[in-house]
Amino acid sequence: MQLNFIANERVPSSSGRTLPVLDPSDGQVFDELQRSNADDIDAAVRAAQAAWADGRGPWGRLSAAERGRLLMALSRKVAEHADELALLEQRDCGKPVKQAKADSAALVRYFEFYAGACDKLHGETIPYQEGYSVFTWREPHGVTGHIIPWNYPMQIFGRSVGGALAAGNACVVKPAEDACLSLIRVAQLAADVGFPAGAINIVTGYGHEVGDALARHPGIDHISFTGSPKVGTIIQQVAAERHCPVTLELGGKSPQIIFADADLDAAVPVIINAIVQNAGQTCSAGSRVLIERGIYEPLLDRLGRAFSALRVGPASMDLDVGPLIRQSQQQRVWDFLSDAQVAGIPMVAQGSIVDQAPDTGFYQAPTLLRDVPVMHRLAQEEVFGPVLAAMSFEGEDEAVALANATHFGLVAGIWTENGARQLRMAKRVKSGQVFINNYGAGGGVELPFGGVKSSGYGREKGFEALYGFTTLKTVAIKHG
Ligand code: TXE
Repeated sequence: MQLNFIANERVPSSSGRTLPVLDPSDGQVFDELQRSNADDIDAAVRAAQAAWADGRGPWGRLSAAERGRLLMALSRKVAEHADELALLEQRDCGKPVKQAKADSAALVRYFEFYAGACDKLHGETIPYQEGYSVFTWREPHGVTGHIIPWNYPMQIFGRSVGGALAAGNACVVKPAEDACLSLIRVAQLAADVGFPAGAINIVTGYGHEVGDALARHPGIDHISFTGSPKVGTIIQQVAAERHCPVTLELGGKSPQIIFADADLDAAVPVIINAIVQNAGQTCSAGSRVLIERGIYEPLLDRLGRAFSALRVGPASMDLDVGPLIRQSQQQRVWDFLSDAQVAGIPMVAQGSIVDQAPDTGFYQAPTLLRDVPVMHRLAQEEVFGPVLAAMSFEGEDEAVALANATHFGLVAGIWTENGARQLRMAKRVKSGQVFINNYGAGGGVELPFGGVKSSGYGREKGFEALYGFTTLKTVAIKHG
């Protein structure tokens, strides 16, 4: 039985209600978590406020260097427990072993990176009128709220909570109801290495109950949300009522643009990984491949052969692709594929689901579709499954037009050996990140990440995130 984690204590929800935890590999219940409510959020916010206490609480009064030492200790502790955490995430999310291990390794790096960043965050002195000294302080917001999705719990916790803690905030975290085991464990590890009570609090439950209560709570000074555009809009509206700042990361329909002069040997495995990683349930998945006409047929042929070889099965088998998170997500992918069929969109190839995969698991074979019309929902909406939409273009102008023809703008990949074209394309494509001759699906912990248009706003990851997790105070001294 999983409990909430408030003020360094494992506590049940005040309602006494629970939710089942399902293993996506076989659809069976293997644990329970707390179905919390607004009272539990209130308790967590109070704990965080006591830890922060306007810079005078046990967490709030720590110096930047002391916060850095704690984050470094947490990074080491997570490294010691990396396999255990990966196993939790593997079962909870249905991630193949190598993906789950990559995620716990990323969490180690997030805490390491932000440990080093704590004491590098400083203000400026500003030349002003004669007789004045003016400088700025970067202050934490106070208590930050973090609503985390189920696709990469550890990674998104690392980038969001890691940055907020480094900046000095106390955190209240609402993990997704589908996947929260690893995060409850990480919070315990943080307490073990000496994080003061209330610095990190975890409250589990449904989004419309406990997530909503978190977003509405007047004690939350900043909200960081990663999830669907639909819920992102609700969060933004709720936050606007009390002018609470938000950072939103709402997914994408990211293009991988392949020019005829690209190194296809390098590109093919990257194009495929960008859409099948985590069964396509990645905000920055490269879900559209735009191919220059001269190489459209030969590249589709290569991609098709590679797709046919992909194998899908239980997370523990560590194949190319694991199950989707839940039945409704599987149904969502099926709906997209049946719409494709109705529209006559040709399928190039599909991977296979291994015989050992239980019928009760939430599997979907990776699917490559071609000639997807630019306005079809397969080219416009996030499928959040291993479905790649291919389309062709001629020249840079058409590539740019296609790449930018969605409401999203999170990541783009550009493959060409022509240096001038690399820069022109990077400039013209509307997205928060651009990879040239690679595709990083978000990239390393050091790289600022976030979107434009409906992909959201604000940046997490890298040093840039710290500006979002702080507020700037200007101090002007008149000394004559
Ligand atoms: O997301 P939700 P879902 C996209 C992806 C996916 C679709 C639906 O396309 O197919 O969204 O997924 C919490 N107030 N992404 O339904 O509902 C919820 O409990 C406050 C992209 O799972 O947005 C969970 O913790 N919180 C994405 C989190 O929001 C609420 C990752 C995300 O859930 C809430 C996930 C409410 N009213 C899905 N309702 C990415 N950008 O990586 C829900 N939540």
